[in-house]
Amino acid sequence: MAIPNKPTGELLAARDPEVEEREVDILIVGGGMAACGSAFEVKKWSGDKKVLLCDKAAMERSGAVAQGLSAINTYIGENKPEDYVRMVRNDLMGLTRDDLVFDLGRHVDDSVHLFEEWGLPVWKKTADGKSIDGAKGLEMGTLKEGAAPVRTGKWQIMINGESYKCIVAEAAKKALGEENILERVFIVKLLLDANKDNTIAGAVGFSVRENKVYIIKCKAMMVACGGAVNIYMPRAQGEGKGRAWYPVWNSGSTYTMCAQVGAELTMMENRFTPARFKDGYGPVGAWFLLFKAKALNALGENYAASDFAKKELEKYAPYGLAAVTPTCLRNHLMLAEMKAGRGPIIMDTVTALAALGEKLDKKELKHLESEAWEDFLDMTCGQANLWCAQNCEPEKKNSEIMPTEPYLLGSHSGCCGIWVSGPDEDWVPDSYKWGYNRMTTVNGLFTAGDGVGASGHKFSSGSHAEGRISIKSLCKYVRDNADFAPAIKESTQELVDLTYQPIRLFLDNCKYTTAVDINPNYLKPAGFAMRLMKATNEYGAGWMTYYQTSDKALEILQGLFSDMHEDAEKLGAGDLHELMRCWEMKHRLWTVEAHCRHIYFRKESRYPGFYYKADFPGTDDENWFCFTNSKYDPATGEWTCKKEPYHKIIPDA
Ligand code: SFD
Ligand code: AMP
Repeated sequence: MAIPNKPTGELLAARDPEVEEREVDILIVGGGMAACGSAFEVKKWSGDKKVLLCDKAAMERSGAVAQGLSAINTYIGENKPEDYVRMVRNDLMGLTRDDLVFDLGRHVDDSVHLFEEWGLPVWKKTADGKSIDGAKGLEMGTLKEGAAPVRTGKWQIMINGESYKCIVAEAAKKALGEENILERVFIVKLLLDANKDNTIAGAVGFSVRENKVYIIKCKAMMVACGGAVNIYMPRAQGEGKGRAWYPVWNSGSTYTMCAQVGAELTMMENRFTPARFKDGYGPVGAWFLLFKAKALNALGENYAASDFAKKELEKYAPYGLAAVTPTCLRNHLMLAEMKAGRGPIIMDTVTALAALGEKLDKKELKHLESEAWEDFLDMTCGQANLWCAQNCEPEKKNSEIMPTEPYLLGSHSGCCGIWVSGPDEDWVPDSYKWGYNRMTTVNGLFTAGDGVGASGHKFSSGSHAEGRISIKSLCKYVRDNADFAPAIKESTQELVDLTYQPIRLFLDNCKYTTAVDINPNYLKPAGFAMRLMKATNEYGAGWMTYYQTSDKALEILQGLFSDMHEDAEKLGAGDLHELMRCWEMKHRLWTVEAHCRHIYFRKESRYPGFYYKADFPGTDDENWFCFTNSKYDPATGEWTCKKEPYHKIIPDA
């Protein structure tokens, strides 16, 4: 059920919201790619069970795919899932859950076939090797029928994807039924069962359009709220504030909410620091892979092919020596050039388009140029705007590229997330499975997409497929635990007080000063955001220090985090939108703290180019070729970290 857009201005918050209590069998939290996969799939397996989905935004444009995408980065097609595992493992410096990656690889194409069936235009290759896009692509037939996609790399295919999310959300809504969907409801906290240990029983959230708190009881839950952005100071400041590559509304809710109820996290030290077109954050994949552009250093050299680069990569053998250099090491090379005084780094769009243009007639050349624009218009339209603002025509003027601020996610070229059970099959080692595929270490709590750790490179298609895998297994859990009657420990009043605490603090104190944002009794989330991002940027390996930190710096940061936990209790919200901002900041703080705790625990630099520990430079396979898992104990409030063994299921080629 969508709540209409507000009329004008923010709705002022009331001290005492209306309360709506619901009881369902299955709760899906989030409305992104993974949650849409779950929503599409759930009714096939849940029978007459009651299902509810809550998204903090409107599903047609929520999550990372909100602006659309210009490629689907995971389509197995003519390749083998085993090779997909090898690629993902190498890109993530040797440490992935092979079981989860393989499981995804064998299912992902079905989601891509569905997207095309639902109307997503997929580019096709003609018999004479030409690319056709838009609706014309269908003249070659569908992917499912065997038509050849336009491959950029081995795994990626091109789409006309401006409306990608609308298409996927429409199918999800149709399958689940609008009456089973709450949009613009932000879930703040998951709730454990009062009687059964370590078992999920519900969640509490609030509407950002009405003064209403939702308390939802459930027998099982799928949480897929994406990753986290604005946990590190963005490079875009001042006039550019608000820009980032990752969607600004994903605030670490997945990791925070699951950790708070005791779910074990894994590889939270991993982050994604993508190389992007500077200031506009345009992705580089299509430029490198489709347009075959080279990145040049300030001397005009293709530095990635230099002897200097070779020596740098040899330090990180075997990963650095693979045919495709891991994403973090591509960044490492870029940073090494800059540190050696050979920056800035330039994407040579001019030479690339000229070379492609040589084989094209005038009309085809125009089409190619429009594709270069469409790559951004479909996915990161701010980059296209920036090109306009800078009088940049990519066929005439090159653009600078630069690693961004760090983001936390588990589905793109990163792998932080939650430790989940793998498929219950005999080839899966015991320490990887506890019965229900994609269930966390909390009974009845499942995740997918950015939520699942140690298995990156799922991207949009893989996240959708994983949402489907996860919910199918969740339905089995619900069937197997049919007698379970969830009981929430907290009273309704306690949950309302918790959720609306920032509103009440504001209402109690706002008259004390004339400037509503400046008050000795509360702080606003915008100020809190600056405080958090200043601290992480300086001490936690942000861009300010070239992504470098040390144990001493992390100890200082941990002290600042402790202070910020106290400050977070003083966040004040003047309206419902700000209430959401307050809760987002609380979630961000927990998530980035978990990230820094993991970096501290791992005494090596596993992902050079994403982050460096100056006191433990280099990878140390002898001691650290393992997963690192952490757990917050909700009963004691203590965090613990441990090593978890890695098992190589798919041998090297
Ligand atoms: O160019 C709450 N991604 C790309 N994938 C591709 O396949 N091809 C590309 O071309 C990709 N590129 C790309 C990508 C992402 C971004 C940001 C850009 C470009 C600019 C990656 C995929 O988008 C990504 O892998 C998936 O979307 C991950 O899916 P999922 O479901 O794990 O996360 P989501 O889609 O972001 O959805 C999150 C949802 O949670 C909601 N939410 N709801 C309730 N309560 C809360 N507290 C909540 N917090 C969040 C959100 O509203 C949303 O619905 S390229 O760079 O390579
Ligand atoms: P990006 O646009 O950087 O998010 O990348 C999109 C896809 O292209 C991902 O699958 C990346 O792993 C891949 N990719 C990006 N740049 C390169 C590169 N230089 N070499 C190989 N693969 C790349």
